This record gives sequence, C-alpha cells and structure tokens, in this order.
Amino acid sequence: MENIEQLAINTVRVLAADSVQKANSGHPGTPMGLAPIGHVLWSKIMNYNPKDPHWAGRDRFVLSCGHACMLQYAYLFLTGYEVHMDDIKEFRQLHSITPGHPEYGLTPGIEVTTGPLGQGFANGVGMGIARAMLAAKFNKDGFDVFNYNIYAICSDGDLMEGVSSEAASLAGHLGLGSLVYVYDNNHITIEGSTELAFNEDVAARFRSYGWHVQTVDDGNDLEAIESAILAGKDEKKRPSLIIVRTVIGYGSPDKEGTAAAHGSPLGTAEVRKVKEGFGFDPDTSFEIPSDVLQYYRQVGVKGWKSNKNGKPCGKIIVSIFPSWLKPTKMQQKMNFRAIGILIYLSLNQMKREWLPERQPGRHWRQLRPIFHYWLEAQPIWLPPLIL
Ligand SMILES: Cc1ncc(C[n+]2csc(CCOP(=O)(O)OP(=O)(O)O)c2C)c(N)n1
Repeated sequence: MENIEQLAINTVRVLAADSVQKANSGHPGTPMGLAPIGHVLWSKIMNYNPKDPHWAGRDRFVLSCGHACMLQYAYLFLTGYEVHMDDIKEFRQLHSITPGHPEYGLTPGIEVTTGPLGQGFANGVGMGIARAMLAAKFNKDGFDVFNYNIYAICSDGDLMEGVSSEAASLAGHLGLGSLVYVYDNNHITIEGSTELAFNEDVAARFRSYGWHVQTVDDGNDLEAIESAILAGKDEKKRPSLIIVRTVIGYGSPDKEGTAAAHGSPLGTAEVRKVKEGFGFDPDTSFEIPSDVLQYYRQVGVKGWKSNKNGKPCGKIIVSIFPSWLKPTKMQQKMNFRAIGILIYLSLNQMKREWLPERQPGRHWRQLRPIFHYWLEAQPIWLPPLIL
C-alpha cells in the first residue's frame, strides 16, 4: 500500500491540476513539482497555528514564486486554516480568497503578497531583519520568545530579478540566520528551458554573498529535503539557500519537465492521465482521501497546541507585543510636533536660502541636513524604525 506521505503529496499534485483546470488558467506544474517540499515544510518543519494565523511566534512562509500559489492554498486548506474546499474550487475567480497570486490580508495564512518575481524573496529578507530586531529587544536568557524562522520558496524567475540579488547580498552581510530559502531549480521558465537565458552558477553567487548553500539532487527525496532544511535551520549565522532539483509538472506524462506545464491548464485528457498515474479516480475532481485530510489536520492541530518544543503557542507574546508597538498618546503628540517643526524649519530655510538669492543648485541641498536630523531623531519615539 502507498504510504500516507506519498498519497498526501500526490493529493496536492492532483488538487493543483484540478483547480487550474477548473479555472481554465493558472500554473499547475510548479505546485506539482514542489509538493514534496511543501509537504516537508508544513508537516515536519514549520510551527504554525491554523486557528491563530497571527500567533507572533509562528514561522513565516513566503512563496516568492507567487504564480505557484495553488501549492500554498492546498496546504492552507489541508492543515485547517480558514480556507475551505469551496475556496479552492473558486481559484482565480473574482472576489474569491484564492486569487491567482497570494495577497496579504485577503487569505488567512498568507504572510505577504507575491507575484512580481523577486519581491517575495526581498520581503523575506525584511522579515528576517524584523525577526533579528525583535530577538535583540525581547529575547532574554531562558526566554527565547522570538526564535521563529522565515521559510521561502523561490524560483528561477525570482533569482533572475535584480531585487533578489540586492536583498540576498544584504541578508548575507547581516548574517540573517533565520532565513531558510528553497530554490526550485526545475530548469524551466515561462519561455522554455533556463538554458535560454539563465546559466549562472547560483550556488557560487550565493556563497559569495555569504549564504550557507546546499543542494538536493532529487526533489522527491523527502529525507534529503528534510535534512537539508534542518541543517539550514541549524545554521544561525548565515542565511541558507537549498537548491533542489525538481521536475515541473511531475506526474503529467506528456508535459512534465516542459514549459507546457508552467502557465496553462494541463487539459482534461492530461489531468485524467495524472490521476490515473497516481491511482486517483479520473472521473472524480477535487478528491481528497480522508486519510490525507486527517493526516494534515493532525499536523495543523499539533502546531496549534504546542510548538516543536512542546511549549504552548505564544499567547504571552500576543499580549505584550501590540501594546508595545502602538505609540502612546504622548508619542503621537511628539510625532506631530516633530512634523510641525520640520515644516517650520523647511519653510524658513526656503525663505532664507532659496527665495531671495535664487542660487541654482543650492536651495534643495540645504534641506537635506534638516531631514537628516529629523530622521535621526525618529527612533526615539518610533522604536521600530530602522535607520
Ligand atoms: C517581475 C516579473 N516579471 C514577469 C513576471 C511574469 N511571469 C510569471 S511566471 C514567469 C516565469 C517564471 O519562471 P520560473 O520562475 O522558473 O517559474 P516556474 O517556471 O518554475 O514556475 C514570469 C516571467 C512576473 N511574475 N514578475
């Protein structure tokens, strides 16, 4: 008998194929290739609470290749977030909570809006900086409240975009050990093979940024994926990149490994073949074996009751954090005063330096020091501001 983990992974693959087919648009192949990585992350690695998606101690997940969002929606649904089968069936429909790219604030469990390639990668770096600051401010010996990680999946397109290089360089410089990024090295982008336009040595590039880099040769090898992610998690001084060789459209006999599985439905005949190949009923759509749902719901509930150390999920943090972040009335008043002073000084400066003499190139440059001092003073009343 097929083991439950393999059945669970194939269920996600079939679900991705079905929902893209029903929507008649979307990206089926990438979730199909990534399902084993998603499985390891959601069932073995990440701490999260489907019933409390804002739990401050949760691990963050970023799907930088947002076009592959059926992967994320599938796991949000299966693990028990407020994303239901009806939402999955409404994939890519107007007003649904499962749009064609993940949107923060719309779908429970989505941490960040992604879609423009590279942006999610960079946002994850911002999350790593925030995590480092929270840890520096609040963690005490024996009270390691902010010890979560930021897990991301990024794709060829993400690594082609310049913004990810800048962010990766900064992450390496800052030694953001909380970042564990998985690179979906499937050799395929929208136009065809990466051979067409992307031949750099990604591992060497990221090593040069100061990242901890590992490779996994087989994107279906659950043990190798898990141990690489665990090693990335254990690396506290450097961000981690795990380059996993996956196969886009895995399980689609005629389209796997090709760009045909990237950005359009597989086609009803091909979806039938996928189901037959995985032992599913080709005449049934959106089939979730009850064992699989039970398996993932237990994983979700386990995350709900405790984190990986068996400690209760962080209600303490939830209660102290918002009150700390909200500026007090006095701080707000000081901010308004600061803005008032800035306007006053700026106008004065313009009057003295700009209007009477009209010296080209002088006036605006004179304002820069004022902004400089004003900005420098901000963290006094806005502690989360980074300068
Ligand atoms: C900045 C940006 N440019 C273009 C696109 C359009 N686009 C969506 S997916 C894609 C190809 C991505 O290829 P890859 O990252 O390899 O993803 P995979 O084929 O593995 O799904 C492109 C160009 C985009 N989403 N963002």
